Amino acid sequence: MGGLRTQVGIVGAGPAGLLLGHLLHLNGIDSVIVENRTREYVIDRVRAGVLEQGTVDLLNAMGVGAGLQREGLRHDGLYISFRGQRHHIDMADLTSGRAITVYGQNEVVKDLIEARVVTARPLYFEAERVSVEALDSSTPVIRFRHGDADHQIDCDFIAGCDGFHGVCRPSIPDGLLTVYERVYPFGWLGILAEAPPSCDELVYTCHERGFALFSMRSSKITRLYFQVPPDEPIENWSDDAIWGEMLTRMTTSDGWSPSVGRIIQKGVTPMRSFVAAPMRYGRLFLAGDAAHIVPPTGAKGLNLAASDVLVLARALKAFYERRRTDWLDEYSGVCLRRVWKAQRFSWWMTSTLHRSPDDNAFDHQRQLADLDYLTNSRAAMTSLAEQYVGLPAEVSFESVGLSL
Ligand code: RFL
Ligand code: PHB
Repeated sequence: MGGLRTQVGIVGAGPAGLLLGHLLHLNGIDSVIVENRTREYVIDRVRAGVLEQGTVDLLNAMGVGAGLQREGLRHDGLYISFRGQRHHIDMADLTSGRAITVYGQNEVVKDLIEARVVTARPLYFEAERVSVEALDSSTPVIRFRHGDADHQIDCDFIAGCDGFHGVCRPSIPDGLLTVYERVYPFGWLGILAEAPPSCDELVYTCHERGFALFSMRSSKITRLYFQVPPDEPIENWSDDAIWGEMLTRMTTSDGWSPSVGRIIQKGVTPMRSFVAAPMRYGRLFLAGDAAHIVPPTGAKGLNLAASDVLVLARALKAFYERRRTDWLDEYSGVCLRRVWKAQRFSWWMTSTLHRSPDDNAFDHQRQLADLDYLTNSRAAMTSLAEQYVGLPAEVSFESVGLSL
């Protein structure tokens, strides 16, 4: 049995866990990160692509923004497409110069793992039978098996950064969490294709056959999605059928369409909105997808993981430096304010752009009127733009020892 001791035990090496580990490191606070997958799996997992301005600023301020600055694609605007026409929303103009950056989540994770390795602080991959215990005591414990050895980590605090299917949230005793949830009657079929992006900004399409999204990863790789039933088997879709549907939904009357190329990755993701509150039990703090899920239409999930850990790092720093506990007590409330605004925005983007199986002709006309209003009203476009580039973080960078 290996006995370890740390200040903050972190379960999960996704964006939330890795960002928290590095923020704590920059403030001289120890952590051990325990991840159940392999390093390759974590790095190769294709997920988010859109970073809010605040997430970009955070990565840069933490000194882990070199890859992002080299390869990230800054987008000052986006397109909303309906009735065969693309309408431009100039986000930078509407938000005094703020923008989003397209940079794959897997690249963010790769950069953060490299930064972790340089710090020489512990990060275990392929941990088996991970469990958390004694959460309401002053020494909560993480147990896991690694190689042939059982390990126990005695911690001051545990950060549950283990995603929606992790072990931390279910370890909170029954009846203490309130769960708010909506499951959507559709999912996204997503592909990566070897094709140069045919537009330099994202295009969100509302078509009578359903939602579609044009995005990208680099000057050579296009990322595309369209709405399908939530349990749609990917085997139902040949590559030709996927391209046929993408082109039907996305081609606009001016002749624009995505460039076609070899499909190098494909999959179907179900969509849900989910919040578990409070995001704390005793000395366990939940962050990121472990506490909340948004449908991907607003591109908010990874960004919320980043803003949660900023709030958590502030509270832990104040505890270790000044024995302050009020920010730990306020953690959940402060995070949930921002989380609920992102929930509202993600729900709105989703319901405005997707077709629901129980929608009738009235609902579709109302949806088109919504989009017509949105793309012709500076007030409505400003509202979309300020939420898409990201509402302000609830705490300052200075409170975690960083400056812009
Ligand atoms: P993660 O990334 O799920 O990481 C959790 C980590 O915990 C590990 N784990 C465990 N480790 C130890 N023991 C256990 N028992 C464990 N159980 C799980 C997992 O292996 C994993 O490594 O959660 P985190 O860090 O909170 O990060 C959240 C984001 O990953 C997520 O919100 C985004 O990917 C959502 N998302 C998007 N977010 C954006 O901000 N912008 C986007 O453009 C965007 N697009 C997307 C998305 C998610 C998508 N999918 C596939 C759900 C597009 C898609 C298609
Ligand atoms: C992506 O590029 O994967 C992406 C972009 C925007 C979204 C969701 C995903 O809303």
